[in-house]
Amino acid sequence: MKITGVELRRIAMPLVAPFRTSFGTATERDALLVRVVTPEAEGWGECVAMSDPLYSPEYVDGAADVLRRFLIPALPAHLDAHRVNHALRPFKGHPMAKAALETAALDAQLRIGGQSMGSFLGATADRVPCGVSVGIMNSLPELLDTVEDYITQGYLRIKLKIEPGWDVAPVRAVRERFGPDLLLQVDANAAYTLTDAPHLAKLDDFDLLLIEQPLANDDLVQHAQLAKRLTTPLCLDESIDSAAHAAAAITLGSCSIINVKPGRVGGYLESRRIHDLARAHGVALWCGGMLETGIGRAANLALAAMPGFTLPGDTSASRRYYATDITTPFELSDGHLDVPTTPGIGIDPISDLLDEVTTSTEWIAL
Ligand code: OSB
Ligand code: MG
Repeated sequence: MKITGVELRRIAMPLVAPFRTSFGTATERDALLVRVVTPEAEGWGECVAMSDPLYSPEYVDGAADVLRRFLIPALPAHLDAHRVNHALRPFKGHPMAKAALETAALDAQLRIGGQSMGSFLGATADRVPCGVSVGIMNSLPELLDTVEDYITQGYLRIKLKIEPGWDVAPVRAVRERFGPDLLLQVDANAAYTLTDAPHLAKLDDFDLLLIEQPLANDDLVQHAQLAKRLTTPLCLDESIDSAAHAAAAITLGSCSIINVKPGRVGGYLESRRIHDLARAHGVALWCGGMLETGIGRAANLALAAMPGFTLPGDTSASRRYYATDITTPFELSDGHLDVPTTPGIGIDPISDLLDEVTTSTEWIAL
């Protein structure tokens, strides 16, 4: 099957509430969708790069540029996700751009073959338990109200974003208010250094599931040193950009849990490699999120349904992010989301809704 061409579609989606992390505040999702077109089927991928290079080096304009200039022209003549993965390998970096293109190709391939993404990846669950990521707030009462609302909706695990000045107090407040049974974890997005170890150790009193990415993206050795000084398990997000880095982190003892985001590691094939590696080493996994639309969310649910994903993910319902999504919204039931079962990623954008949020499109013929 030959690829006819690829469409890059930039969209702007307002978030239901501002989302503040240690690296910035988002009020709108500026995202890039990739559509791979073949005579028999088309496939979709969502590029999770954000507007600014604050979470990782990638940003949306840069992703669009590397896609149109290098990645799309390098696509193999024959539609096959493994060949796409191989063809993109010589280009250094840009995992989010690569992941979007590979996923769109994989989606088209699976739709032609009549296989779901879950079946392709080896998913074993038909629904996945969901957590929710709670941004940094202006006050503790505002935080407690927000957490209470999410618990009422059924979320099974709460993740608090933290930064210096917003860490021990919000964790204590949430633990005291909602009790010892609440599954609670925190995410620092690389806001601390190893000299903060004594301060971070204060979080050990609150029975957290994990601390996510306390130190800088490239601090694998420092994370291993920090792990020895805390009883709370360390989880890495930003630091793990490939299966090779996952292997290094496991060997060094930098983490005992990994947040897998397909965009961050270059796609679902690399995510599956990390899954197999982590499972063999007894390292727990969960599926992270990047404020995806229904397109990215659908594929992430298939990943989260693999057997090594043993902790609730940041795979929240569509309405946690968007009043109107570009697909049929994913809805929480008993704290779970259903894994799509139809071929490919198992969902399509609704064209009218997609057109409403589209800010530009570009067609690259092959
Ligand atoms: O660090 O996990 C993160 C959102 C954007 C960038 C980085 C992160 C996040 C989240 C939200 O925590 C995850 C989600 O609900 O999509
Ligand atoms: Mg994170």
